[in-house]
Amino acid sequence: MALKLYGYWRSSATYRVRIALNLKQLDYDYIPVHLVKEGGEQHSESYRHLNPAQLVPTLVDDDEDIILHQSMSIVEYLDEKYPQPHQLLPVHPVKRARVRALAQDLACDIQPLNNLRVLQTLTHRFGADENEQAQWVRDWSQRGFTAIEQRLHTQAGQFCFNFEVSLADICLVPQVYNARRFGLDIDSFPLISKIYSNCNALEAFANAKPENQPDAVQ
Ligand SMILES: N[C@@H](CCC(=O)N[C@@H](CS)C(=O)NCC(=O)O)C(=O)O
Repeated sequence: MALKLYGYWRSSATYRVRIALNLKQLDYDYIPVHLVKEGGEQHSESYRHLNPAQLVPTLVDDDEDIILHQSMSIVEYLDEKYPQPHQLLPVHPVKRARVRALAQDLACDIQPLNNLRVLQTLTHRFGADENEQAQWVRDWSQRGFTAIEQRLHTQAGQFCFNFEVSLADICLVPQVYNARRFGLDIDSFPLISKIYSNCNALEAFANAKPENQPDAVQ
């Protein structure tokens, strides 16, 4: 198969790419990289060769003979190469900038703080236990979602931007999934909750859920 996605079921960055691949109705091979087992397969020599940052996802496009990292770049690559059935970034420059900004609120200002290696460092360097790790994730998610909820008041419709699914929704859903996993109650964010449900009602989002992946541990 031309497209190969290296990822992990619970990785929010991999989840973004799965949603985009599904929205674009593209077939791909999914190659699990277990982030925890035996210290994490992302650190193995073979994976480091593909992605020296030792992070998932990595997308390999055999047709083009390319290896891509960074989920946002991967999603934009897919969007430009496969504009159908609909574009994930609007054409209008202002709308495009706004979609990217909201996506970055999630992918740059929330996700990296809550990444596995950060949580592991909290434990190894500062002795944080599991509850303290979870509290950390909830705190940073809460802070980010508070600002996002406020922004959504001016622009949200069925999805983050009116009635078309965009890169912002692709970033929102995995971040909400992750925050809930660590015990954040998202009912206090009514717009985020509504968009989360609306997205998950779509097949492309439902099929991308972590629990529906072949490497999921139930
Ligand atoms: N900005 C990167 C983030 C990638 C990332 O942080 N991946 C996480 C999973 S969501 C990871 O591989 N973590 C492994 C680790 O922390 O060791 C992207 O969007 O692709």
